[in-house]
Amino acid sequence: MFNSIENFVEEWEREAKMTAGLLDTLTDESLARRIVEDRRTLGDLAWHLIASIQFMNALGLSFEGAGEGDGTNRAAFALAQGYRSISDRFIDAIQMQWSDANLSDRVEIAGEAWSNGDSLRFALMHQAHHRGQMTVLMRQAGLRPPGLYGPAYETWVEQGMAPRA
Ligand code: NI
Repeated sequence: MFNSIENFVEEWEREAKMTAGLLDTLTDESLARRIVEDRRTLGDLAWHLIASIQFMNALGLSFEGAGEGDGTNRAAFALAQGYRSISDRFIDAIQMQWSDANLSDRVEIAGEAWSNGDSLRFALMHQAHHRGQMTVLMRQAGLRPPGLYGPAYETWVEQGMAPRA
């Protein structure tokens, strides 16, 4: 769990940059891509990342949400823009409305009392989890996702290195 807002914000900003970069790579045509029938599309997953930040209001933070709807009619650029903007509002709210002491406060989430510091850790891991799903769908849609925790396949090739199998 996080004990320091400063530490969380530093990590969130690093991760949010990766997420925004990933969303920048989406095209409008790619948003309908799904792995199997009835599962979430790339567009659904992009919207889910935005809505998940909005859910942090449940921890007692107050910031403007991402608007109505489920994001299915949004263009790729609007998803990337919507993500950046709600991420900034979320971080502003944490910095202005919470002190480190609030990270030990407990809020009931799905029937369990979670400390806010744990919820913030979960938010980061949850975001990375869905980013991973998105990179697979993006590959299937013919897109080149940016390198996240390491170079993308093409980057290895472009740099004259043997890509890892
Ligand atoms: Ni999720």
